[in-house]
Amino acid sequence: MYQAVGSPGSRVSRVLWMLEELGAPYEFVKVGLRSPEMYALNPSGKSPALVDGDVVVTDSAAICVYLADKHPEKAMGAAPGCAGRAEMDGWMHFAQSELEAPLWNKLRHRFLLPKDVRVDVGPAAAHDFAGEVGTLERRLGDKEFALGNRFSAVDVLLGDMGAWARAGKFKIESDKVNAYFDRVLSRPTRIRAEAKGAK
Ligand SMILES: N[C@@H](CCC(=O)N[C@@H](CS)C(=O)NCC(=O)O)C(=O)O
Repeated sequence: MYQAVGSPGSRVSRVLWMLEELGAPYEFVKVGLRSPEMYALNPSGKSPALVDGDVVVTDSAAICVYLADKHPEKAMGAAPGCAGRAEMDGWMHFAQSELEAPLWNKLRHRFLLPKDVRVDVGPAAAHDFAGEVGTLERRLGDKEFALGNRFSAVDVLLGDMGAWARAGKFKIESDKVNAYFDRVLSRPTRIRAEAKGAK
């Protein structure tokens, strides 16, 4: 059985959602950010990690890809061949290094960084995020999901970021992107994962 390890309310939500989509048996092991238990699995002390027997995987995007690869019958990963993997990798890197970066930056300056180094990054974060929403709209084009007509690990990552943006009151001025977030966030698997991962 998989163990999804992390702190409630953290990026472990993506791991729980992915596991719910796969219908794989798992246990949610709740540990604090930068706790000794978290450092034992992840050198950064950050949440989440996935334990699969002897294998420990850190970093939410890598965990989602690992799980997709382990369950090819669920078709949540890359299409076979280099081009399919490249398409998925491109999306995963866009999601984490571009779409998520302004969300995370704002949150860190609000809650996580030592008080004496915090600054108001709100306007810059909003500006950057709006630009990436435009990119997301163009990348999605007329597709139902990131990889076309099938829901994949990419949508887990993007959808989780959409929920995060909405909770943080970031403006999403794109009907297409809002419809996409509504579509993926209304999945019963997401709702179940949210209920389990919130606290
Ligand atoms: N690249 C990592 C980032 C993990 C991360 O930053 N997790 C946050 C919680 S969502 C954390 O543990 N923060 C603690 C800290 O920054 O001190 C991932 O995607 O899993």
